[in-house]
Amino acid sequence: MPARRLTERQKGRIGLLQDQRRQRLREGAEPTLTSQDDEQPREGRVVVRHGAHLAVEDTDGSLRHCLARQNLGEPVCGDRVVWQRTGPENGVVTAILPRQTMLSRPDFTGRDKPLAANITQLVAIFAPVPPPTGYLLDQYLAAAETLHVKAAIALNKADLLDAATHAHWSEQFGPYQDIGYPLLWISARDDQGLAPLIHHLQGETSILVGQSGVGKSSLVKALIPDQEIPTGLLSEARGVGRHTTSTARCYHLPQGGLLIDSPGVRSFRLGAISRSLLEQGFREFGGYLGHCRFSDCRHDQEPQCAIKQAVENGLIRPERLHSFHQLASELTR
Ligand SMILES: Nc1nc2c(ncn2[C@@H]2O[C@H](COP(=O)(O)OP(=O)(O)OP(=O)(O)O)[C@@H](O)[C@H]2O)c(=O)[nH]1
Ligand SMILES: [Mg+2]
Ligand SMILES: [Zn+2]
Repeated sequence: MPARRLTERQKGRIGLLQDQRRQRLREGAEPTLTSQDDEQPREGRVVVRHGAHLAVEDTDGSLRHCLARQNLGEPVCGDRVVWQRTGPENGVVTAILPRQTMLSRPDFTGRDKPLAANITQLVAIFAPVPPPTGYLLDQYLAAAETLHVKAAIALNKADLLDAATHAHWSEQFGPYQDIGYPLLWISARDDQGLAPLIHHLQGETSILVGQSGVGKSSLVKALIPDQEIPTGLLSEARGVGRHTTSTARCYHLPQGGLLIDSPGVRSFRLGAISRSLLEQGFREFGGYLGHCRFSDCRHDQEPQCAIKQAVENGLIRPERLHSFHQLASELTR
């Protein structure tokens, strides 16, 4: 769909219209409980989206095929929305309810594209195959920190780990546990191997993120065995012999909580964030920020840099400062 440019006035008018619809939902909330009028505006949650087509979950758990009204903005998986019936199984989404959080990632043109709304936790998945690349983990953690959501690291396919890789990974990922990120050794192939993950997913709205092929969808299948996908609208794009996920999709966990499967990435790039926001994305820098001699210190060649001092004192790992410099050099603004 070609993006339409809207003038500020048009945007204002659309915002006002959506406000009115949200207001009507609030006012209409009581009558809907007693009346059978199916055309009343109702609240729902976007489970999956393909272009303008949305699968919306009603409050009773049933799924509807909805179209999004034009100029609504971009409803995504996890969004709470106002919708109305237009047929026995169809509806139209008329407003997006305010979001608690929005995880985005830049598309190939560099523009931020929303990926999932209202998450409370990001779970970064890694596996021995395909092996981890570059600064992916630090980018995911920085994204979680700047969104103020929890983050956990899950090392999947533990069944494939040989002793040497195990030792190498303990060294590589262990220090993240020291700065407060849960580190979970798991396997989608082994029921016992999922216990630590189940524990951390309870009561959260979590998104599984990571490279293509690390096992995100396999984990979803193992965690939620009974997951019928009821309508043709939800069909996934399938490569030859591969079931690569093409769009984010939301599931209910039997233990309580929501789980969002997301399409794999080759590399995740942080969107348009500022340098000072990136600094806050490295949680162990926290106590030292603002203590450098220069207020605009880049923690590089400057004298009396509190961050570099902390690295020298063994309080911040040099790898993380290196990663910070790398990501800072890639910032778009
Ligand atoms: N040995 C082993 N193989 C696994 C495990 N989890 C997933 N796999 C295999 O890894 C391959 C990729 O799994 P997917 O679940 O499709 O990976 P994905 O992360 O969803 O990939 P995208 O949708 O492309 O992002 C499949 O062949 C799985 O059977 C595991 O714990 N152990
Ligand atoms: Mg997948
Ligand atoms: Zn500094």
